[in-house]
Amino acid sequence: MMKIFTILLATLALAACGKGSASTEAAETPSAETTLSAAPFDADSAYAYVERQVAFGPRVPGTEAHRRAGEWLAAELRRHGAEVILQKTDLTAFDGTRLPAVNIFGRFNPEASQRILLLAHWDCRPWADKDPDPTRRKEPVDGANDGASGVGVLLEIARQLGVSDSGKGVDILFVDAEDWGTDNNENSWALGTRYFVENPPVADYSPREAILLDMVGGEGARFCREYFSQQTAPALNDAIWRTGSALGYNSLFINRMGGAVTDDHIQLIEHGIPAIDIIEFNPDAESGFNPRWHTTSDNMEGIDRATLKAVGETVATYLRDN
Ligand code: AHN
Ligand code: ZN
Repeated sequence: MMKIFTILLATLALAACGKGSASTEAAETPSAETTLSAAPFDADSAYAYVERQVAFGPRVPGTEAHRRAGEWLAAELRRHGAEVILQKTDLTAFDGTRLPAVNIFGRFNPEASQRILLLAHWDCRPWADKDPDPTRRKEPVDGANDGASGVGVLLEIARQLGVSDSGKGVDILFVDAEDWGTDNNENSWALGTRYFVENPPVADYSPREAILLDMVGGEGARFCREYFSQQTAPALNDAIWRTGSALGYNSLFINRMGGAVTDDHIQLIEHGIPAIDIIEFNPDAESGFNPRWHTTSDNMEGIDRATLKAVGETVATYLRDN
């Protein structure tokens, strides 16, 4: 399986969306028309959840900020009514560093047999290796967008589940050690999710589907369909992009193919869980990712409530209706 991905990645990683690349046939709707009422989602609350995480300092595995933030995340999930399982383990990074990792698994209605898994990574990259200033490339990143945004949206969804429980089986997973990776080694990323699927904390864990949120708070963010998501869970991708559009967010949920991204969802897909990645991908940008990505400016200044709201409402509404 990994071989196939390697080959596909080599051919597709740079076949970014937009100009000249293969795109879905669906036309973009020209106007932002709302044809669906959104499930409750408070963007100010999601923003505050991003802010709270960043205030701990960079959540790099092995640091005090990481340890304290992890405890707080678990406590928040519990406060909103989830049954929380902490999966603690030492992982080994590509460079041999021992990473004390914690996957934080919050379960709503754990007795429900049909389940949906929502996940985001909560760790921060230890080095801002894409910083424009070469002297700052060994500093850790704040991870306001890369890490905290996905977690912030999911904490707000958890809060809403606590306010009004639908009885559905929903699992919220904050995975660790996603971002201690290196270019040219796709196995160096997503170590926490790899550990989770290889050591499931509950017996026979097989959610119907999974939605990964990664970099969902950037100002001016655009979301294109990610390649592996579309290959393995096209109906889920359809439903999310349709929901986003029906809520009036068709200028963010662009109905085109984006890039092929090495991310936490690949680990789920390889273990038979249909999974999609909602990840910023700007068809008009050089790398596709946000310009603050893996730089020291991935801080609160790059976070826009409007982006958190579009993604949060879309996922919350999908959850309500499915
Ligand atoms: C790579 O850089 C190969 N994939 C992006 C995965 C990632 C890093 N998501 C957030 N940070
Ligand atoms: Zn990253």
